[in-house]
Amino acid sequence: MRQTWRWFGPHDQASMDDMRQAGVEGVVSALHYIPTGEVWSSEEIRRRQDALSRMKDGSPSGLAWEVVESLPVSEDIKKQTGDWRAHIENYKQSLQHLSENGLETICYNFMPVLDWTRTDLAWKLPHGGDCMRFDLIDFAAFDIHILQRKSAAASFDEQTVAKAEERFASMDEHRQRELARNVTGGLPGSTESLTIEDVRQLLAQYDAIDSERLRTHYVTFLEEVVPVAEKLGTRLCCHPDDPPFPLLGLPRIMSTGEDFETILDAVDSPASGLTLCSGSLGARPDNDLAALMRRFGSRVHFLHLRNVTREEPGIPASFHEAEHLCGSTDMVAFIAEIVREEKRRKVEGRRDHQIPMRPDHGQRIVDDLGRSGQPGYPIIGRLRGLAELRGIMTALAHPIAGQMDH
Ligand code: DNO
Ligand code: MN
Repeated sequence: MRQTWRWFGPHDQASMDDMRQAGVEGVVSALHYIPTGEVWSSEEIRRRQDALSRMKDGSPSGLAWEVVESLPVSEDIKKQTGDWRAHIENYKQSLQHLSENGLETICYNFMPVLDWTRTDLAWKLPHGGDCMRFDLIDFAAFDIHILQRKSAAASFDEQTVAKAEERFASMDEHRQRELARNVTGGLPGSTESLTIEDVRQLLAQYDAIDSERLRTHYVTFLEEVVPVAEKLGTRLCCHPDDPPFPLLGLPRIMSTGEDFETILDAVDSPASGLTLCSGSLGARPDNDLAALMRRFGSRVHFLHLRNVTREEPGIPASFHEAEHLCGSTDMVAFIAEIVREEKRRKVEGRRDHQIPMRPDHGQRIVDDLGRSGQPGYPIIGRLRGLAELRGIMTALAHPIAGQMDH
């Protein structure tokens, strides 16, 4: 595996110096400031490459931009409205420019309106640190009482609705506002400027789009961009829905193994693949990460390795972002499958036999407490995650691992 780290750009609190000290091998980044749908020019791509090529003192960082996360797919493409055709052409142009500058692994997602959804961004843990959490009851209370979506109550079972009534009744205004801000935090654009009315309007645009229709739009997008990616030698990799179940009445089409199979078969090319994110997928008990890796291994182009603890059975359910090795997903079994896949690729002589991975989110611990920053992206929690994952990788690669059952 290539050990990578997400860098949001020059304003990121982590520097190349920090990453080098963490043992990071490559950088994951994106030009977040370019509006979705527009072309990423070669010049802007090179500017970012240049920014991450140097340490604070100007000496070479030895690190390169290896994965793009994300080259976002516009809402127009997802809905096939407005400028969607132009956006697809622009997407191809961006792929071309990225490839010209050596960038071949391109992550994106196909979640309508939302990216990730949590009810708590700093949920206190018994050890004193905090993490992000999805509380199903809070979420239902938001949907039914704050957003007041028409069919909200029908989206949850009776028990959840009853608990949400009780929860909302005891919620003060401060928590109501915070909850609304947290839930809408994964929406595109600045959170501050999105009112509940704006959110209602964004959701209403999907009234006539069910999962089948969204899937058709997704396949159209792939049919257009995958031939370009093939020509360029680019690997596209779709990040799964986070969390992997329907929310706010929106269609969700990348949540399970069946979903992946449908999409990978529809446009059956190695250029169209997956970002296997164990933290997102692990919020469902029927997503067995090791089994998913075995099933789709050859089409997995990027890995997000983190863990969640499912707090109750069923789908949907509450969960929180656990320590990397302590949640509901068996990370050793998952990583062992990744190592097997990499061995197969090596035998086949695949150029991409090392799959890039990053620790994805982390808990806020130690000096990160009290520091604000991108939710989910504290330096020390991710560093701890990376160190723990590296421990597993090292142990599995050691000859002694094969002798353990004697
Ligand atoms: C959350 C991330 C996602 C991811 C996008 C990929 O922290 O894993 O925001 O970057 O969904 O397109
Ligand atoms: Mn992820």
